[in-house]
Amino acid sequence: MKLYDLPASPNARRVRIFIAEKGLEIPSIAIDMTKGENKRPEYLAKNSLGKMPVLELDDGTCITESAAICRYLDDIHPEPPLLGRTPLERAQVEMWNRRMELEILVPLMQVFSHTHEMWKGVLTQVPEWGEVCRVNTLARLDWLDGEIAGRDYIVNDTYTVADITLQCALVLGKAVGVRAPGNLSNVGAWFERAAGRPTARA
Ligand SMILES: N[C@@H](CCC(=O)N[C@@H](CS)C(=O)NCC(=O)O)C(=O)O
Repeated sequence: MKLYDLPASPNARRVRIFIAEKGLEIPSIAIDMTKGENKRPEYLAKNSLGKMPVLELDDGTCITESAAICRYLDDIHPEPPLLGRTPLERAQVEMWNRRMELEILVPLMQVFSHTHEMWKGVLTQVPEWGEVCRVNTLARLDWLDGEIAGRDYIVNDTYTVADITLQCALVLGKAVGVRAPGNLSNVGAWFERAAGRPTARA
């Protein structure tokens, strides 16, 4: 197996942390977007959207989408379980992973792509939309602070892929100037806990 990686990417980081939490070692190849490597025919043959990450299996099959890659790795390496064990836990982890992705990570990616210099001339930026996403993300962090009160991790006090998604979203948040305000003490304590894990810098 090989991972096509983008070191600064929140989605690639989700997979890297997942791999590290599983104790796996999967060789990776960094794709340099600034050189257009992700738009070359050989990369587009692996992911026609030109995005990272991609997990390439030994027979050449390519899996894209970080959530799908994590599911595949969990199926072939079930320990430690990062997607839940029982049907109920698996539903809860999926529910929270989707919430963290759709309500926090995706809006932060929109802030990044619509306001950051790096995307100027690459896509049509609508800075006002980026600002709407910034405000919406802060509202969601306020909501999350109430939801996780009294919990060590997002689902049932057990570290799961939902924590990984939020962790990677908040790292991107820092880079685009969206930080959980100091009064959100539950989110703050949660972040310290997640960031203190040995895999956090994978
Ligand atoms: N839904 C995809 C998103 C992948 C994605 O957007 N990757 C970004 C980096 S975070 C990328 O490769 N962007 C390059 C581009 O759009 O040209 C996933 O979860 O893997």
